Formats: sequence, C-alpha cells, structure tokens
Amino acid sequence: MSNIVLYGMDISPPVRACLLTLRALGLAFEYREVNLLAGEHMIIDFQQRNPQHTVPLLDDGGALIWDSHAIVCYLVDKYGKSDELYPKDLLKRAHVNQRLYFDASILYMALRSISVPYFIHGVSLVPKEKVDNVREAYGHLEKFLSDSPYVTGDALTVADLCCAATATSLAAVLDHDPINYPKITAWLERISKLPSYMEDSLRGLNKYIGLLKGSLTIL
Ligand SMILES: N[C@@H](CCC(=O)N[C@@H](CS)C(=O)NCC(=O)O)C(=O)O
Repeated sequence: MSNIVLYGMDISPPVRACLLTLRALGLAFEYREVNLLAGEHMIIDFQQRNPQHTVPLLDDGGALIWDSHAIVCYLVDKYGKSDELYPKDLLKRAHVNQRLYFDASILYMALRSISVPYFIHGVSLVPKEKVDNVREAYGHLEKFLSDSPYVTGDALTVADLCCAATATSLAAVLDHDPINYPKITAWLERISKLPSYMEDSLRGLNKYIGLLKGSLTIL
C-alpha cells in the first residue's frame, strides 16, 4: 500500500508535472481532487496542510511538500531507481535546477499572470505585454533546445516534465507553431510520446485549453 497522496486538479500545469513524474517513476499513489474552481483549496482543512493554498500538494506518509518543483525532485531522490530524471552529479543537477527555476519564475509566471485574472476575476482581456512575456519565455526555451533533444541535454529530466506541462498549457494563450518554434514543437512531440503522458496529462491539458483558449482576447 502506497503512502503517497497527491492533492490536485488535473487542469493545473504544475499538478500535471507531478503526475508525469509519478507515472515516469512507476509509483502507486492516491489522487485526491481539489476543485479550485469551487474554492476547495481555501477551506481550513486544506490551508492547514498548505498555508499557500496551492496545488499540487504531496502528502508522503504525513510529510507535506508543496510546489511542483520541490515535489518532483523529492520523488526522484526518494523513490527513483536511478538518478536519471534528477541527476546527483552536482553540475548536471545545477543545470536541471536552473531550468526548474526558469519554469517556476518565468514560464509558469507568464501563464499565471493571465490565468489567475481569468479564472479568479473573470478578466478575459490580455494586455499585449503579457503575451510578449510568453513570447520571450518561448524564445529562451527555443534556445535551450537549440542543440539538444531535452532542455538540459541528451537526457529527459524533471525539468522537461515541468517545462512541458507549462509550455503545453501556454498554447491556450500563444501557439508554439513549428515555423517560429521548431525546437519547442519537436521537443513537445517527443514528450507526448512518453507512455506516461497519455494517462492523465493529456486529459487535463485538453480541459485546460478548452477552458481558456477562445475565452481570451489579446489587446
Ligand atoms: N509554483 C507552484 C505554483 C502552484 C500554483 O500556483 N497552483 C495553482 C493552480 S495551477 C493554484 O493552486 N492556485 C490556487 C491559489 O493560488 O490559491 C508550483 O509549481 O506548484
């Protein structure tokens, strides 16, 4: 019996990064849905577990960890049969960490600055400068992928899973078309072929795109 519980909602990009990692590691876990749209993350019980009231939240036998980037690293360190997805080598790990922080601070924030106003406040008008942030983030990603199949080199790591969960969701705002973003397009194609991808990530992603795309008007 697994002690791992993941609290989440599958439309959430960081939740999908954790689902991809759990599947890639072949771990058994219980999934508990937290309906953000119904405000379930704001109830006292959830806030006692995560005062930042965000999903994903991992409960591993009573140990509580939130933030997808912290969760995916913990899962590989604790349960990975190898360190492939999160290398122990200091320099390789530093490169993976850099891309994880890129996802947390640049890529995901470009999305969040549009999705929170929409989902929480019903704001569907998106100022051009917010789309420019997305475009700039895609530019960085395209460069990371210029000479290698994955964001830190030849091997898939948790940085790919986190960045891909966000980048695929950003398509709701700005398409990463093969003309302007050939490397991103090929990389996402590669990720989409992972056996773990089809299980829950695609369903959540499609729901997310369905909710957001078409509802937004770029100013
Ligand atoms: N950096 C965090 C971001 C988590 C986050 O913002 N999750 C959103 C859903 S995509 C959320 O729970 N929002 C509810 C809130 O902020 O109250 C992570 O990677 O886990």
